[in-house]
Amino acid sequence: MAISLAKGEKISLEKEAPGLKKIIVGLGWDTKKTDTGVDFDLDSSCFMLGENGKLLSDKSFIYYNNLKSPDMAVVHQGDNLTGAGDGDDEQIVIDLNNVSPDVKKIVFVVTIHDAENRKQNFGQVSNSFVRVVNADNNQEIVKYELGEDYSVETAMIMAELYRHNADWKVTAIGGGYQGGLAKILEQYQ
Ligand SMILES: [Ca+2]
Ligand SMILES: [Ca+2]
Repeated sequence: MAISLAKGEKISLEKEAPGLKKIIVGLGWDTKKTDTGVDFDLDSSCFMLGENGKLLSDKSFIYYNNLKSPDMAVVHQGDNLTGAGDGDDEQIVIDLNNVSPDVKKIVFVVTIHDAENRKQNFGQVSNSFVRVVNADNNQEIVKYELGEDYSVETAMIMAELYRHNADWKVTAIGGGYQGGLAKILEQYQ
């Protein structure tokens, strides 16, 4: 039975799934019917941060145009253009033991592609979630459903995965930002 996190809550992956080696971070969303008349493309990405809370390098920003981390431990499974259907819309696979020791935290983000031009925001998005699955047996370990209503935000920090001694912990964040992916990138550069 997977654990359901509320905003701000955290869990230890080692405690919930001892010996865990590889995880799938699944991100999902649906778009509400709106009258904007244009496609709605949400994108997942993650930022691999060092001790100072900044990206280790430009290549440590993993997204649809940079699918693999320099240590090869983090692999984005590709861009979904519509979010149609249940379940994960985009996935990022992480080989925990091979993440560079310099990486202290990985931040998972969902942003709306071209939000400004298309006049779209998270008020038009529903059923957003992030979940962590054990890649070896496909068991869901933890899930965070965004739940609350947003309005003007175009970028959402969903969750953080961070090192705690030999363990990895997951925190549910649910932090909305205006300014899309560029704004979040700025924060970590
Ligand atoms: Ca996408
Ligand atoms: Ca969906």
